[in-house]
Amino acid sequence: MNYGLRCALALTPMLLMLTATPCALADGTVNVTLEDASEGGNLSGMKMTATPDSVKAGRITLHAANKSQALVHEVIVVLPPANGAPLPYDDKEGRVIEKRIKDLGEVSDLPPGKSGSLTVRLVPGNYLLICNQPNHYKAGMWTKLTVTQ
Ligand SMILES: [Cu+2]
Repeated sequence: MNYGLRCALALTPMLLMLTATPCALADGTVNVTLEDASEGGNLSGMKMTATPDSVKAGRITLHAANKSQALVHEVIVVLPPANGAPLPYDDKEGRVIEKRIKDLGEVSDLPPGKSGSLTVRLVPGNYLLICNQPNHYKAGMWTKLTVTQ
């Protein structure tokens, strides 16, 4: 069995997602841009963009850049519920309920103008990147990340 196939087989079960598999299929980089209107901290124009939005499975480094001039943002890598259900959300807090989601890693609380990085090992699947500062997720501050074989 060749190395690549052995790696693919080793990475197949979803449960192995966070284990330290010794073989990386690929080293991918995703640039994540965090933007808002930066006008007195209002919630319009909230946006998260992942470039590229599809990467190969393996070690993936997210470089998050908070372009805002006013607001703290963050990036949380989330494995969405398998049944397609929406992420559990607390309307009063205006946040996704983090202890009830599959949080695979995060670049938390990036001050305006700052950048941060995170490396995660992801198997093929559909992931979400979200900002969970109060009300940001509902304001549209999330994006999809597809991980391919
Ligand atoms: Cu945000």
